[in-house]
Amino acid sequence: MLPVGDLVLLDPLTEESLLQTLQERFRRSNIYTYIGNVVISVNPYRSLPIYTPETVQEYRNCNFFAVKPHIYAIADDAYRSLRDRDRDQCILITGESGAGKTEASKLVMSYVAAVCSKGEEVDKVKEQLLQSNPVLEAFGNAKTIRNDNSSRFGKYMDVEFDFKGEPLGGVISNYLLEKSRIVRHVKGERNFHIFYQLLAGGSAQLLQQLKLRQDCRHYGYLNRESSGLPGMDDAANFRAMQVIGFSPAEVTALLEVTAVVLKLGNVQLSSSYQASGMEASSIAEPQELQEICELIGLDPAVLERALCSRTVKARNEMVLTTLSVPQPGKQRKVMGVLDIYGFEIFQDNGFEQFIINYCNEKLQQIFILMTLKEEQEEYVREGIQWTPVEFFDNSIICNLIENSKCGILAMLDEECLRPGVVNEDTFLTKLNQLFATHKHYESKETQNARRVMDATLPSQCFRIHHYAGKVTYNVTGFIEKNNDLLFRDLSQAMWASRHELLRSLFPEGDPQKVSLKLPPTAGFQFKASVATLMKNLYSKNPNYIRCIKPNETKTGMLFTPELVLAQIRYLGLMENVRVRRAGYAFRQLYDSFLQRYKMLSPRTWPHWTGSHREGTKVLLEDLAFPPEELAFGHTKIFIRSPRTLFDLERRRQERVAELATLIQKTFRGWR
Ligand code: AOV
Ligand code: MG
Repeated sequence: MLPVGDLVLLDPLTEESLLQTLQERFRRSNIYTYIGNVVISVNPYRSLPIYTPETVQEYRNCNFFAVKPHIYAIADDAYRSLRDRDRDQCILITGESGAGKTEASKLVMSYVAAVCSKGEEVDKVKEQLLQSNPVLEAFGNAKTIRNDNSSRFGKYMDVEFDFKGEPLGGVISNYLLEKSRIVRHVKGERNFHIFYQLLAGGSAQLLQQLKLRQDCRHYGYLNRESSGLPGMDDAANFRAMQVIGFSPAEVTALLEVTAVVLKLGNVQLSSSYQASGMEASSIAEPQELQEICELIGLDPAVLERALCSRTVKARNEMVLTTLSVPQPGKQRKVMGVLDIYGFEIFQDNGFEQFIINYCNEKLQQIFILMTLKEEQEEYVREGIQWTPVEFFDNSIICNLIENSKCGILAMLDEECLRPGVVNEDTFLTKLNQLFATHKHYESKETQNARRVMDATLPSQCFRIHHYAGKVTYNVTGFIEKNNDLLFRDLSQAMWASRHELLRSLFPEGDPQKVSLKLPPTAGFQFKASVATLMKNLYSKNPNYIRCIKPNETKTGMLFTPELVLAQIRYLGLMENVRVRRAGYAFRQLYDSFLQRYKMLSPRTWPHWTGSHREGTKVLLEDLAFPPEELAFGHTKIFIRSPRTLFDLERRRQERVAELATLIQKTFRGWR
């Protein structure tokens, strides 16, 4: 017999039985499993024949509980709630790096595109929504040790629908791209896909126009890793990429800037000592510099001066970019899909991992808040008997990072804004003092004080006990990356070029617009945009996809129990099941419930004149469900198991068919 598809039905419920169920289902290629309406997805690392147009049809308008667990079922449920019940939806996809979040987000999008209606205008919108992915991935994804196609930015896409459920357009927000990858990445990883794609897939004519050589090894930014990746055809990906909504001239401009970035990596500065004893820099690759300047229409002397000297400091960073403007329209409904970078632990973790893991911590918090807390609070609100379930609340960790007075980010900002020489040592010392006794903070110094020593924790590091594991962060580079300063000479040089796109990227280079105000730091902006995102998500009806990575080697159909168990623990799946079991799988407001099922009892059909609550009671009495299956709240009816609900739905369908026949007969009688 196939192990249960909904872990709520698991008996007995233990960590082992939960793990075994996932493993056994995985072995049979059933990678999806529910906990109520939460979908757990275990990455198969192999293409499965479960995403065909036939499968889409199978899940269209399906009864959530009547078909095999599938990501399409949750997509369908969310889409229908949006269209028929008028509730904005969001789909939150979580899981560690390589667990399958981006793939899941694409499956959701393609499902929604497949089931909403057709038409010339609508098809154009759909096309654009789907086509934006390859472009965003080319510029924002890269191979890491954990994932060959790792998202190095967070993405939140709001898709807007009209009252009929037809897509009107979308807004994509991007969160903090890991820019430092351009100049540095560890061995075994790659730079962003676009560089390799451009060199491998660009025609000889295009490369010549961009003044590029085809050989990756020629470029300092690319030569750490041979360009080829198994299972990824850079050349084909480049040719297949259709840059939507841009004119050919704009595409050319974009590729010119891409080429310039690549070529800048080859511009070496060589230093020499002048007679005055001062150190001076000059360009060691005049040819490369010359070509860059030809591409962007700039006097090489200007660029050389900007690269070799510095005068004023300035900061600039766009955290949130809107790629397309939403179409205004009445009665818009929104479905948001969130796909961020997953929790990461590397050998060396820096500012980027700190930001990425903070973002994951916030998502975990929203999951806890919305599923566990909300669930419990609803019972209390509805006056239903409830035994509290213990769960780990990670707000203590979120607070450690984001508290606006004394969180790690605030301390970092303080260091960044301090005049004079600042360095990471003073930053770390401050953290050590502030968090000397914090349960989730550790460093060499606090270890000394607590008399626990761990040889793996070097002195320039601090360690955070995240919900998903302990991560040791090296503070080197924190200040520079948080400041994210760009020397004004450089932005002014870029602004002086005759390349329109490039100029638009450096508006602060306009000498007319010199501002003395320091722009906010990268960390501050990230925190602010995450807070906005959280608020946005709270206002919507959440749907969860929780992705699990089954092995460390990206191997097809390999399931490493210890690894999965760790994820079961930190994702809080046991608590999730317990809450669901202690509670009720389904709930609905009395009026909508009665409206839907009143034809099932002669006492409520066709009209019920009493209160909705009374009507629901009478109706369910007549249907003779076991009393422990039901609970009557103040405003809602609660149904314990999915089976009861399924039974109810089946009876309704039969009755609807009966009534339809009856009506037909009556009409015939009239004629
Ligand atoms: P991620 O988004 O969660 O990691 P991806 O969605 O990029 O992870 O998945 C990693 C790889 O796993 C993909 O490139 C596929 O090869 C494979 N994979 C994932 N889901 C499926 C599926 N449903 N069927 C078949 N193969 C799959 V990161 O972006 O690193 O956090 O920052
Ligand atoms: Mg991803």
